[in-house]
Amino acid sequence: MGESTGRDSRHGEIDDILERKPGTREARDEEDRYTVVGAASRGTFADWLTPVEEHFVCHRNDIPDADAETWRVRVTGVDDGESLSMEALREDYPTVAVAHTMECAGNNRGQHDPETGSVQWTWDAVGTAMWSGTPIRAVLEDRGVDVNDDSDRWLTVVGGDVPADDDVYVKSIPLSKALDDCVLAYEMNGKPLPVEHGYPVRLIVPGWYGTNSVKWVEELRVTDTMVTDATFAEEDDGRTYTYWQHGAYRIHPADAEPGIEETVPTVDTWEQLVGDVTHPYTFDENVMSLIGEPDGERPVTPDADGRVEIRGVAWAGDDRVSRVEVSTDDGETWHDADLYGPDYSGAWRLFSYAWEPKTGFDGTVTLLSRATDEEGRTQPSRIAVLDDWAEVPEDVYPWNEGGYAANAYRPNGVEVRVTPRDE
Ligand SMILES: Nc1nc2c(c(=O)[nH]1)N[C@H]1C(S)=C(S)[C@@H](COP(=O)(O)O)O[C@H]1N2
Ligand SMILES: [Mo]
Repeated sequence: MGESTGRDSRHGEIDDILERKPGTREARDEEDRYTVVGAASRGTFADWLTPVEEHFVCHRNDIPDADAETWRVRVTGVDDGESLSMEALREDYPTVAVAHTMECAGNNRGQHDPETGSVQWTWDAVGTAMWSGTPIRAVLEDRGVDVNDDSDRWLTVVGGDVPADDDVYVKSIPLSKALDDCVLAYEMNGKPLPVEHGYPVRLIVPGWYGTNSVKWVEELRVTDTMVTDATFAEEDDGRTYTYWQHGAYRIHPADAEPGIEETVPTVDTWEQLVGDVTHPYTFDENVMSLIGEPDGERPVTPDADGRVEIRGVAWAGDDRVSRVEVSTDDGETWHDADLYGPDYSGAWRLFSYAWEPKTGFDGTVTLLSRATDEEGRTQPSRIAVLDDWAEVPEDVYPWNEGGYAANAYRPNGVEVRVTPRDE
């Protein structure tokens, strides 16, 4: 682990990242606590693969001063064995690539009214990359874990970033998910993993909110429950290990204090929200879509056939997207878009719709997109403060204190100026 030098080094970090990633821009962090950069433009959402240079970055602590030569990943809670060097991870196990749409659980937070604290993301904290590395399954099988284990155990993963306070970055995911498709990634889009994305090795949890994909992984621990105070009691180092799992990244109304749970009945975030989980955890991503083109930055003119192609991306965590609709009249009428391009579970799909503005139309319109997942759940239209969470009304996303997991479509509309063709 490296030295924690606090806020100044964080701003230095942000400047470095912005220089290396020309396709990103700094995001506004109310409390000045995070290192955050977002996608610079909507154009990111017109293509399937997000270049490393455009992929957002988000973390709370300083990047550790890591060296792949000496980095070790401990595997605990299973058969004893040596910690893994990067060389062992690369050479002794299979290598796989997974597609993952990384979305910060705080994406769209800036759309909450009243404003919540923390990073005021608009739609900019999401991107899709190919991540290659070692399947968790191969490592755990090697350590004697029954890979067909269908018990309710968990994998608790420890980040090696230096806490700015006492809270070590630790996240728990169900062992079943870890064995199914999670990887310890050391490459992003075929390139060595950049430091800000977790060099030398990070967890990738396909289709789940970014918070679960722990960067700079130091330890994998097989546990009977999600991390609790007891899990790391033997460390006795004055640090706490439960904040990032249970204190942050929970969906709840103002002033609620979510407690430490050992497990949840479902890891589907939306199911928790409309079911009887009091303070849902942000695990798999809610259904979402974004238009990438037109991007609203410049006027559009219909082509020779009188058409304007509308393109974007839609995702639904580890569920499938079943439908995307586009409206060119501010939600009065909706048209089915075509889904096309790469189709991986855990990553977004591209969509397109050929819009024909009225001949000679000269004016401004708002373009909207809304997606539906395979469970028939459609994005709500807006975020609202609810008096009673017992019944989350249809078409409304509940305002929540942390501003998490919002997926309303109206705030993401694109205003586009249309100018007629010169005939
Ligand atoms: N160790 C560690 N891992 C972390 C974080 C962190 O603060 N520390 N931030 C998480 C959050 S909130 C997000 S959204 C993703 C972002 O991954 P990226 O920066 O590669 O896009 O990393 C996650 N992994
Ligand atoms: Mo995040």
